[in-house]
Amino acid sequence: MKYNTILFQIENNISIITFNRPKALNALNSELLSEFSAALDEIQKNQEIRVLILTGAGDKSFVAGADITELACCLSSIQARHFASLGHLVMNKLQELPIPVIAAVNGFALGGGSEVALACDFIYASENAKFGLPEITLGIIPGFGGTQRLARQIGKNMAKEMIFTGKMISASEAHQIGMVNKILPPASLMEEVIKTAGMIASKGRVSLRAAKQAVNSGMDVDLATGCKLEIDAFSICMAGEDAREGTTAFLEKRKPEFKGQLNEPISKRL
Ligand code: DAK
Repeated sequence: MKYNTILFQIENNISIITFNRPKALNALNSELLSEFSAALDEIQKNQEIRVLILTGAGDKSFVAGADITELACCLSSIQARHFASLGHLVMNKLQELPIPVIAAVNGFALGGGSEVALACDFIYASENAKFGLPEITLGIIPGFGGTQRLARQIGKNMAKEMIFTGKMISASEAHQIGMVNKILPPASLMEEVIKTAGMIASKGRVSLRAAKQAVNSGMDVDLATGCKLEIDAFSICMAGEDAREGTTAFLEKRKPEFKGQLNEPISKRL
């Protein structure tokens, strides 16, 4: 499929989606959200893709939030509901994608931009990155899950301070509060993200999917229930070919060659 507002590449089992509206600092308009949603559907169906990386075009911005020109001019309450529903649908699709997703935040990640990054599995940021949920300064609140995911990620009180003040924080502050895993010079951000993505892509597809599902689902339940989810996920892994290959390869002192075959009836339980 051809896209206008994103770049969509696949190389060595790694897909890179680049938000590509640099003149508007890659702000999320309806077209971009729809195209992003369609690209996630393509990825979901493509068994060759093991890891997804998200980044922004240019050297200034990851995503500077929802497109304020659309918010300011044209949204009735019904359209706002549609826009918010589309946003939530896309963020949930992203969070539940059965492969790991890394946000390579290369500049401003504001409002919807921070919300996209928070729906990824983890974030690497360039030294010039800035995070924030400035919606309050526009008289609205975060609309793509920010109030929920930020509080879960950095804690309720830190999240409230960011949301109530709308202030931006630097990459190093975001690192200190656990929003960002690693900070890198701008020139080496993508190289490092691709290196980590490559390491992940060499692992078994089934076990990656099970691990992601166990961590994500476990965050929303009590520890005992979470441990039961882990038992389920573990048993599904053990029933797959990759577990046999991984353990046999260790005993035979060779590198495993994971096929990542998903046994459909079993994979539906993940
Ligand atoms: N939308 C549209 N255009 C944007 C934009 C945005 N979010 N951010 C920047 N731009 C445009 C600017 O208007 C400017 O366009 P021209 O004037 O050149 O035509 C161009 O990008 C370059 O920006 P600046 O000239 O402002 O660049 P600076 O370096 O001076 O400043 C900045 C960079 C990122 C600090 C500044 O542009 C800025 O403050 N941008 C707005 C950031 C922001 O407030 N983002 C949050 C948006 S609110 C909802 C669902 C979700 C949401 C809301 C509701 N439902 C419930 C319906 C989410 C809301 C948000 O994300």
